[in-house]
Amino acid sequence: MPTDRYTLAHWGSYRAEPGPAGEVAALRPMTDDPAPSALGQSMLGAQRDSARIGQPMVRAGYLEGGPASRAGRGAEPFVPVDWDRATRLVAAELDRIRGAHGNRAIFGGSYGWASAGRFHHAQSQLHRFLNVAGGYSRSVNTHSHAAAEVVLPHIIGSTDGMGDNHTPWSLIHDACELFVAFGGLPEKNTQVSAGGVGRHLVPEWLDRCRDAGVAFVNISPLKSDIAARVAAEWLPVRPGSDTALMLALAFVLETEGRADHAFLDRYTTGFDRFRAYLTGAADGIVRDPEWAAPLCGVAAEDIRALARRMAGARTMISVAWALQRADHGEQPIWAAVALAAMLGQIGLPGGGFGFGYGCSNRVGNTDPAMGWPALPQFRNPVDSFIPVARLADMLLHPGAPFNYDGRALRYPDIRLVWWAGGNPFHHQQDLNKLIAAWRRPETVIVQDSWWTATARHADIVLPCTTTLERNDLGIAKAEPHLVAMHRLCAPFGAARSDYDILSQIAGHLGLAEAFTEGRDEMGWVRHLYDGSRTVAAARGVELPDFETFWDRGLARFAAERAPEPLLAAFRADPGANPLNTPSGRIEIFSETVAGFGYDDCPGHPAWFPPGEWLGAASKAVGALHLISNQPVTRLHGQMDNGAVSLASKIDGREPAAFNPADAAARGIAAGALVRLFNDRGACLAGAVISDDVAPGVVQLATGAWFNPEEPGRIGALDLHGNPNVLTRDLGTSQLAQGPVAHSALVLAEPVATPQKPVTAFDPPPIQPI
Ligand SMILES: Nc1nc2c(c(=O)[nH]1)N[C@H]1C(S)=C(S)[C@@H](COP(=O)(O)OP(=O)(O)OC[C@H]3O[C@@H](n4cnc5c(=O)[nH]c(N)nc54)[C@H](O)[C@@H]3O)O[C@H]1N2
Ligand SMILES: Nc1nc2c(c(=O)[nH]1)N[C@H]1C(S)=C(S)[C@@H](COP(=O)(O)OP(=O)(O)OC[C@H]3O[C@@H](n4cnc5c(=O)[nH]c(N)nc54)[C@H](O)[C@@H]3O)O[C@H]1N2
Ligand SMILES: [Mo]
Repeated sequence: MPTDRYTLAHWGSYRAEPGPAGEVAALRPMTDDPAPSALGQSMLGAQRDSARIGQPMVRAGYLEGGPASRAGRGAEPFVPVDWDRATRLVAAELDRIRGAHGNRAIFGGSYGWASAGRFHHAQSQLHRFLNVAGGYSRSVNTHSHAAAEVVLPHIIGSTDGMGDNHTPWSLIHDACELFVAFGGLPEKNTQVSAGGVGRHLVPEWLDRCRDAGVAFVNISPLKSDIAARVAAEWLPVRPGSDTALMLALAFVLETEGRADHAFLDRYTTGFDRFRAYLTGAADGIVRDPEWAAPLCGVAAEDIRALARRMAGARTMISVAWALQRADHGEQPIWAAVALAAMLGQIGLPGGGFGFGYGCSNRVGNTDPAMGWPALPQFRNPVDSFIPVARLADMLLHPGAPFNYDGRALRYPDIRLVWWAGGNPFHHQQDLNKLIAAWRRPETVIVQDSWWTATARHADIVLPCTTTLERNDLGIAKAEPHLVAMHRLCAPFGAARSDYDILSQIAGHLGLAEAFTEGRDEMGWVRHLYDGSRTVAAARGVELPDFETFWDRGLARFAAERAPEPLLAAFRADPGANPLNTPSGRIEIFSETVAGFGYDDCPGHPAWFPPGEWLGAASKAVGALHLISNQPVTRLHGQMDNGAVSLASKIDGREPAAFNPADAAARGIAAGALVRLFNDRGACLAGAVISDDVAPGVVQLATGAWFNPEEPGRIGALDLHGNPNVLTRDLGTSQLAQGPVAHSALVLAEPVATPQKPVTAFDPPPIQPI
């Protein structure tokens, strides 16, 4: 028996202290983690709570009436069934749908964060299974940074500086003088990295940068988006207006002779077109600071001063992913690259641009980029996809045309929706629209460990084990260790791993051998580890054999990439190292994008007022801009049922933060319950009052489990505080069709207590068979 046993989560690596009767007594952060996240301490309580699902469940109406009963989705009680019955039901329905409508009618995109662990990665499991069964309609891009993912390759030929290959913190520490942070550098977000964290390094880097004299400017509606100890200057920008501010900064650089034209000439294309837009030569509108000030709420002289400071220092232009989860979210990305190009510091240590600092622990680390093996998913023979956030539109409008990145596409006609490892009733904007859309498919299958809102809106619920209940291989990207993720406790009730669930279904379809390749859980863990050993060996890193690794619990290695500025090779020799753009250069004007002819995404960075924002003349009296940012206390909806998140609630509701003046004007007292509402929906929340919130803004983190007071009824009050009853479900533009969570206005009013209690963590009504 190994002495120490470990596990890995998106928020940290932990050593497990065994408790009595095969339980875990405590999860201790690793001793080499300088700033462990509190989120780990939510795991044990959530593991055995009232929201866990212990048995397969079928919606009562579905069991009797099958797909014809779908209007009852989300409203009816569930009936417990055994695994044999549940998996046979699923296999028969899959077979029926693919026979009658083809595999294209199956939506298996299944977007979501799932859990850390290379083998039990829910989406990889489901995609592999569905590919073996003939394929599925899928989703592309992420909720995190869809707009950037699509536009950035048109500008710099890749997503470098957004997903990977950022200028590392060490070079910011060494060389940066001015760090201009649009959307701040919220340490709360650096608690996590997709796939796992070993050491939380960002807080330490911020301290070191401050001590080295880096000056930080926090351009954000929330002062708290940079830790107070960094003593950043705060420019409380009006939400959704950063592009106007960036254009005015660019205007000052150009018209005051501070733009680096040698850089622009050698490394970029299309600046003249952008220049004509800035100066008004193109359309008569001069984008100077006087033009931008009333749009963005930053005084013209402050814009001028910032532009001059930026031109006089080694400046990093940092843009949080949040800015592009908004109407025309492509634009702040493009404008930031143009601005950085005008400063001429792209490719230099500590200068240029970067998207995602403060959004994840990994961004700015020196990523070893080992190319670790993942569970093979085979090939999807079905060529049908949607941009991830267009889920409700797809379900509502089968066959309808839409544009995406230069392609004219149509939504598939979906009959079966299957989700494992994601929570669309958390992540999708405009949940009341989703409820309507979700009634369209004939069957909905959900695999999750807990009664999330998505599980409650399923026909067939297949309960899965958690990380702590199964064996896995943990490899956190950009971290120098592999974790032997031992099964630390017995599964809850009859819960099974996604792999076991899908293996059994594959068996009913005669596909067991193809799906499993004859391996069981430990066979796969060993197989993936052996593959990892080979990958490591090719990079000169020797990992121990499997038995030794599994017994020790950890394999540490040393392999950091040498710190290099983003696009350094391109800067050094643009002829030998061209970018993967049509011109080989940075495209400040893109003929490709212009050629798409989209009126909402032209060929260069441009200002478009958001569909909803505080600058709108038509806004309702008293409207506040909703910032539904990432939560401090959990990962999206994950661990909302854990101790850390529960402790933050007010009367069981999610806290909503107001500026003191806005609270006073509405008669909202600290700790009072409020109703947030607009014409899309309404929710309750508990009021927090803080000078850290800019006037006109209300902050309600995403992730409180959706808790409609009347399940299944469109427009029912959400008792808990899920901001997605208030957000808008539209594409950023025809280019990326990304989500626009951050472009929403709401009204707020105090409500009397008591209100109906939150029941999100109680199971739905269960009907004996
Ligand atoms: N308003 C607003 N909305 C947003 C955002 C925002 O900022 N504002 N952010 C957006 C962003 S960036 C993102 S990435 C999305 C996140 O949206 P999601 O990734 O969908 O959110 P999670 O809560 O992480 O959902 C993961 C689900 O997988 C389940 N799960 C975990 N492990 C396993 C497993 O092994 N097997 C199975 N079957 N299930 C498992 C968890 O219990 C959980 O229910 O939300 C988006 N939505
Ligand atoms: N603890 C925790 N950490 C997380 C997550 C989590 O759920 N919990 N989720 C992870 C995921 S999936 C992702 S994608 C990343 C997301 O990383 P981000 O997208 O950066 O996260 P957010 O917290 O939504 O936004 C950061 C800040 O941007 C500011 N902001 C919003 N709108 C505007 C605007 O129009 N202009 C300006 N200047 N600022 C604005 C908000 O004040 C907000 O606090 O975080 C990751 N980290
Ligand atoms: Mo995300």
